[in-house]
Amino acid sequence: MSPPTNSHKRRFRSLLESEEVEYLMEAHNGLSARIVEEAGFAGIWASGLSISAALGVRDCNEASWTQTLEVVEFMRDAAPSTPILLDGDTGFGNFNNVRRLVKKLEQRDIDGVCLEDKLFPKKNSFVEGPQRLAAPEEFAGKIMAAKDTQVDPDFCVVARLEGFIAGLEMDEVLDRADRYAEAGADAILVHSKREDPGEVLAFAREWDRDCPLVIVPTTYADTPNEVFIDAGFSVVIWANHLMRASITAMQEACRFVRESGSVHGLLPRIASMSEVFRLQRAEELAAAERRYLPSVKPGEPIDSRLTGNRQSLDPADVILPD
Ligand code: SPV
Ligand code: MG
Repeated sequence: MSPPTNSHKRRFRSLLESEEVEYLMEAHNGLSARIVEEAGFAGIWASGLSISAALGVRDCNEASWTQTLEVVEFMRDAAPSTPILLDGDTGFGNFNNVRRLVKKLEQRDIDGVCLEDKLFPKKNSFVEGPQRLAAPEEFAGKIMAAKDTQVDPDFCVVARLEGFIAGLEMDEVLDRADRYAEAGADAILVHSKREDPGEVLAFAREWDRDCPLVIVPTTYADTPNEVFIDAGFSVVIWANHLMRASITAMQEACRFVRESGSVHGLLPRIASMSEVFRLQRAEELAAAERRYLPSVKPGEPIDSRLTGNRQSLDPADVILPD
């Protein structure tokens, strides 16, 4: 067996540093991570908002850092070839919590972490109310601590500016970015809640350091990609769109079944059971069972297989309505 490679780490660094714009798609659990990998995106954004929403909680550190780690561990296993950047919020505490976070992320083969210059517990950037920023020197210390902790040189630390979100002027935001780049950030994420890209474009014009820029066009999602390409951004993050797609799909399915009283008409509009099994790699387990459980023979009828201590079925044996 060939040794495991973690070429996704190298790839993540090169996509940050490349001249081309690259796109990361959000995922929030193992299933969505696998779907993003199959779709062929350059990388996965493990979104704090989407992971929180999928867990049924708010995006203000209601999910603990270890609960978040557990989710990204499932994501890594489900998408073994794709770079994953974790939205690490504020680092879940001070520089020391950041050090431990980086250590645990590297142990889980995650490719990078994005840290934002707010105070713990943070609030999502788009919710109403004041946003509390960290002192820039304190946040620069967190970036330095993350960089000093990482073992793999390709692990990336992205420093996220929340200055525009909190209402700072351009010169203050630029000053913060400068300090974070100086502290060793591999990239700067400049965030904005405006409905046009004016703020991030103005920032990109002013930014003269050789440190790549990342953006999250959620509120200005209608901007054509060419605008981002021309402005020289390195990475564009589609931060929450699969989570939102799944909400709509689940609400529509519930409404349909409640109103019609049956699942009949729904079946053509939802994934088949065989698609669920395919995404779970059921065939890999069936092959492993044939190899490791000597009593299981290819083509063995399903009934005899159900009588033993076996708990799984070869999906090829299961006849399901699509
Ligand atoms: C997230 O996806 O959790 C983000 C991006 O941090 S945003 O919600 O736009 O702040
Ligand atoms: Mg977030």
